[in-house]
Amino acid sequence: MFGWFKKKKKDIPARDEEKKGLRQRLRERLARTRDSLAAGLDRIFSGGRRLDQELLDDLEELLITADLGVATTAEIIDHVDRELRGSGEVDPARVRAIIRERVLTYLKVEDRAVTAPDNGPVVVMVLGVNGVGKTTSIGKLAHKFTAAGEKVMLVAADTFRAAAVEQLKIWGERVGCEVVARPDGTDPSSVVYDALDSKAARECDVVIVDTAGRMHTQVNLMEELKKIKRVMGRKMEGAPHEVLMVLDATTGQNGISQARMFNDAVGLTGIILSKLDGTARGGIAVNICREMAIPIRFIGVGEGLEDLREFEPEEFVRALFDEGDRE
Ligand SMILES: Nc1nc2c(ncn2[C@@H]2O[C@H](COP(=O)(O)OP(=O)(O)OP(=O)(O)O)[C@@H](O)[C@H]2O)c(=O)[nH]1
Ligand SMILES: [Mg+2]
Repeated sequence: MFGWFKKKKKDIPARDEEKKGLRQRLRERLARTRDSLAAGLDRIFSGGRRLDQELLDDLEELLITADLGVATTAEIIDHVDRELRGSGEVDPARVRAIIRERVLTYLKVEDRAVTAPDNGPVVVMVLGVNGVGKTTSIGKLAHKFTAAGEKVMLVAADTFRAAAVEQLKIWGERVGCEVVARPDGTDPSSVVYDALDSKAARECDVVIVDTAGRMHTQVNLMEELKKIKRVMGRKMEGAPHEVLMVLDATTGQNGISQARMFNDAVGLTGIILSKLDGTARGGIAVNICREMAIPIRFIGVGEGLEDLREFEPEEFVRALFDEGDRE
């Protein structure tokens, strides 16, 4: 989880049973991507193979299909080729291990140091294009924090889409935290200003700000986000402490250009990769880490309150490549 959050909380070690259950659930939720990757490898090697161009092409196609992206795939294939050169019949377990190891290296992006303020809340700004799962992820995130005993406030700075405010309020009720909202059409920065100005905000541990995914034009959206960010900084020193972009795992490679756009405009500290449960193309996680060097902080694996997981590269790779009952 967030470094600042970890530092504050005493670690409550999950029981082994519990951990096993969570791991199993992650495996189930990532089943489609695992099928595409690990089972795909099994299919390729079902008849025994030698290292030749045809084999490399098959592997390339497999990785592209899982959405690892052209450049990342090329690098991995190159690596496989170099490692296996000179060997006769190829050992599938070896290929799997090489790919797995490369993927893990890419996923381990250096964390961006985010320091919590000495007093006052940690301010988290959440953004992303429309429909990617911002509001849902915020609800789940709020649940995670409140369950750990943190006091959370949600701020509805999406005043553009009708019903957006209502949706956030419903999450607030489910989770049991305050939601600051103004009528539709209010300037989002003024909602944020008022929220951060309040005594209630200063008494919170975490303030999470929901933003709009759609504006009249994309340029407007970026300008609005920049403005919200400026206002936060003026109101509270160092805010926003976290800028998290939500990326829909089913969007494919277009997600990379979204991440670039938002990163250029406001600077991202992390990514929430949503909807991994519904896709065979979870390889986007690998490509986004390699291309952007921005850490994935959380993954969304369903629509329920508990369906937001901290992203842990080792666990993710294990869920994608390993047999179920191992370790
Ligand atoms: N299966 C699945 N569905 C998800 C996940 N995260 C969000 N969703 C669904 O995606 C849809 C859109 O989610 P929202 O949270 O409203 O997305 P948003 O980015 O806030 O949308 P706008 O405010 O319109 O820009 C909803 O139906 C969510 O239930 C996930 O991890 N898995
Ligand atoms: Mg929303």
